[in-house]
Amino acid sequence: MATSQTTPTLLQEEERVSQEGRELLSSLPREDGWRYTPLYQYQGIWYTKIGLPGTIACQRHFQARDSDILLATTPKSGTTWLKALAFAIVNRTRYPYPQHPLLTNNPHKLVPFLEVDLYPDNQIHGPDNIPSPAVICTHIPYMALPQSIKDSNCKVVYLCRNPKDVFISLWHFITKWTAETQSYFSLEEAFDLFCAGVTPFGPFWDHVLGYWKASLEKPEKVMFLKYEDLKREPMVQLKRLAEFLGYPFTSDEERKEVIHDILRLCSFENLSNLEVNKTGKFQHKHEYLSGLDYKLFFRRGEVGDSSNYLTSQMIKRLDGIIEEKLQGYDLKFEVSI
Ligand code: PAP
Repeated sequence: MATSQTTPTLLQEEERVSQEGRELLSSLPREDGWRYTPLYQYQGIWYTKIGLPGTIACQRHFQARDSDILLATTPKSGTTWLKALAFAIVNRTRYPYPQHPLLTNNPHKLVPFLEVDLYPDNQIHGPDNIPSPAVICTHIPYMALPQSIKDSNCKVVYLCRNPKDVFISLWHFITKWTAETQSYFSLEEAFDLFCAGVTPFGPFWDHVLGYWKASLEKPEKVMFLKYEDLKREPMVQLKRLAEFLGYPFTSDEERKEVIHDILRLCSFENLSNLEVNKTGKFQHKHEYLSGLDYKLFFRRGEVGDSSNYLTSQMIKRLDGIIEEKLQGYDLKFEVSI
């Protein structure tokens, strides 16, 4: 895989990567095509520049507690939505609705990322300071999760989304984010990277399969959800999620339409129209994330939008790759576009 010839501004930023981390990064295969960060291939996974040191620090230091809840996704699979839903479920008796934190905070502020938010200065600042139960999120593939997560009784919820919509969502996100600082990023160039498996925390199919297999082996620990199912039958899936997390809805709550209220609160329409999500920005210790507009996490929020962008050849190519990679596994992306 060719690396890009230019060294874009974002890639020049000094980040909080330790000496050890820098040495490791410089020894790994590198791909600059995604513009916003170089990707580094480590143990078969393509990591972002801060994602790899963060993952290694988590693997060394993170101690999961049985009460922790870990949300896992590959980027652009509905992370923001899942964060909002899980936060709303577990905290539903804590806040009266008019003062609900989701009305004034982006979900990323309320549910931190394990590998980038709980990892300042090469040290883990665990979830101890997050009110219990700690809801945290990760893009780390299952095989690379800290052992304490696998050994503890903490719950893991994986949300996956069909790869064509993931790809289009990712491409839009990165082109908007890097529009002012980077060279033009064509759809075709991004598509080649995606099809080669070179995506943040990818290859996509390995990410999905890792959690899929874990959910079959340990269904009481790992729940596998699909974005498309959440869209199609949100009530059913939200009830499943609440039960899995150990926070089932009571019949009194069902009567009072609490499920409906949570779905409405976390809906694309509601979240994307909140002032905080229209004008707010990430404040982050990592320079390249700081200043990122929250609105970039809300684009269309639909199933099948990729059909508006991909040619029939592209669809055939990606469908073929996914079919081959998932062969032998009872896992399908039912979206037909
Ligand atoms: P991340 O993994 O980088 O945190 P993530 O939240 O997974 O990003 O990706 C954003 C996608 O989720 C966007 O999809 P799109 O580009 O196809 O539109 C965004 O619109 C969608 N999204 C965000 N919030 C919601 C929501 N409440 N309901 C449904 N989809 C949503």
